[in-house]
Amino acid sequence: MELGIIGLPNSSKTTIFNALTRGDRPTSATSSGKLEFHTAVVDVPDPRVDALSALFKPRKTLYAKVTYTDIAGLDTGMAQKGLSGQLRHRLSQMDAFIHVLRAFEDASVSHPLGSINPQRDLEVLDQEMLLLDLLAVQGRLERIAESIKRAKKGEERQTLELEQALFERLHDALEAETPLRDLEISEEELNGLRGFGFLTLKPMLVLVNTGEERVAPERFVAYDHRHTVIMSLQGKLEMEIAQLEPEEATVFMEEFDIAEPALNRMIQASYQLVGLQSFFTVGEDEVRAWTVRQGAAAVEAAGAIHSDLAKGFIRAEVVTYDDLIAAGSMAEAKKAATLRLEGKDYLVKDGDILHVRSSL
Ligand SMILES: Nc1nc2c(ncn2[C@@H]2O[C@H](COP(=O)(O)OP(=O)(O)O)[C@@H](O)[C@H]2O)c(=O)[nH]1
Ligand SMILES: [Mg+2]
Repeated sequence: MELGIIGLPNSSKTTIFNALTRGDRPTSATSSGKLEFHTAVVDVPDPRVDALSALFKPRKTLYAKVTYTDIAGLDTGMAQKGLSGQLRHRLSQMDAFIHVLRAFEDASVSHPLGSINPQRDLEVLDQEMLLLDLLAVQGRLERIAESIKRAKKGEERQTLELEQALFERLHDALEAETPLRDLEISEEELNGLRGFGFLTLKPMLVLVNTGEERVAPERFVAYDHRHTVIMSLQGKLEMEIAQLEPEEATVFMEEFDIAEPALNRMIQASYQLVGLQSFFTVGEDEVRAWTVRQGAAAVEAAGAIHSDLAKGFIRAEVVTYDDLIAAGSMAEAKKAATLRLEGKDYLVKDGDILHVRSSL
């Protein structure tokens, strides 16, 4: 799963990326205008994993992971100029976007549009993406029309006409400046659209960097869309916390009255936004968070651990996180009868602890 960090030049994308990765890539406008992609795999912070690790004292503790890519080079007017194929291609590969908006005031940091206005900035890049999707939809509609002319009556033609109707719906939405993720699109239709990599179809986390002040994002942006989350954080502060040693960070956060870095919430929110959830495996050797889609069955979860576990799946022992913490061990959970035996089709819930019994 890969989330692309997008935003105007100098909106603080790299600052946020550094906070996510505890890195120190150079910030500031020196790189603006150039296409640049930097990718990093980041642990999903999870207090439940911390608690399970404290309980089992395993040799290894592993968190779920998300990939973030800092995408520099997206700017206004790119769609009109024909956004570079390379950039469009990279954007289309993302599972979701984090759209960084600058709300912080700082006279020493220039703004490509000359003033601080997060709502405008949000709309400006949205326009780019709407337009890129519109161009792709128009292209497809033209090709469908050509094919229909040549197609014989019957099934082939019918299939094309169905696709045409769907693409006309997409076209109307985009012309009305509605992102495609707002539309009701069936699972089957979605499968057909996957290959197009439509940008406005992807879930979006709008991240407002409020700078020196802690302010709710609604102060800066009104943005009501489906598959969309809006959050704010203090970019530079988050980067500084991330770059401290853990003990120093704790002291620092107490001083500034910060219970948890906003970044942790942002990572968790982005994980859920793309439809993922975690289940856990526990033991003396390893406490580990695994990733599956929301709505995944037990056998799919088993397969996330190892394909043999899915092939030889017999049963899964399942206990909720709260019940395991209350019981103190899998054996005690069994005695308390909070541990259940579930079959292949059991729908895994976020926070389940699984032990898969397999014949292989
Ligand atoms: N005052 C202030 N400056 C910030 C903050 N976050 C980032 N900056 C500065 O804004 C400039 C642009 O940041 P950068 O992360 O490079 O933006 P990018 O072009 O979107 O990658 C840099 O000089 C940062 O130091 C913040 O929270 N407050
Ligand atoms: Mg940058």
